[in-house]
Amino acid sequence: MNHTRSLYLNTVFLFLSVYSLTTQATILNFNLRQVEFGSVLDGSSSANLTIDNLTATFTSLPDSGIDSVFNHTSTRFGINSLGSGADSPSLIDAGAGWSEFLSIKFNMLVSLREIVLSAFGTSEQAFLGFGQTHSVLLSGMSASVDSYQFSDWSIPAGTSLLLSHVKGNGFSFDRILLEAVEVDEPPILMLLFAGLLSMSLGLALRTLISPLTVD
Ligand SMILES: [Ca+2]
Ligand SMILES: [Ca+2]
Repeated sequence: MNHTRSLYLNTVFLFLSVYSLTTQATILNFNLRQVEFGSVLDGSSSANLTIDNLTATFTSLPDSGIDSVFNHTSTRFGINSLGSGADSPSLIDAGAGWSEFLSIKFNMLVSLREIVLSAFGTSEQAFLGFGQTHSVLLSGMSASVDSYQFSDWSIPAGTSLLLSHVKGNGFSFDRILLEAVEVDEPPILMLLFAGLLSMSLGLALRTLISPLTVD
């Protein structure tokens, strides 16, 4: 009986270990001002950035039939609307005659934690949102670096998070911080757990049955 109880406790412990492994959350920082990330997107209209197992697909969406590409400099990350001499290539602006915008899709469920913009003055505005339920109009807070915190924005895998210029002379998209919740199923550990569980149940049944069958 003690052996059965020990096995049962070991099984529960293993299950809890597997559960903790499959629900670990990590804060990931896509710092677009850094060369590590910015240079990957620079000159491209769509590219992937990956940290650990989280892949974010950044897409600069064209408007009015004119292509746009991401632009990374030492101090800014923006969108360059190709062929427009009036556009500020290192900012997300409307110099070309329309508000530039981008989308980000993730390969797993993420929780948005923070968006950081710069060159975003007090008279400027930007749109951030996804789906039909989550949207906010961001207002510039300073001419330097503005941080916007989020606590309840869970973005499903494959859903487009949109960031768009709305008003003002443009801003730099410096970084986005996310919490990724991985839901893996480690095959070996799950099989081990299933095996121990069946052994535990088998021993428990044998312990219950044996006093009834042995005189
Ligand atoms: Ca621009
Ligand atoms: Ca500005």
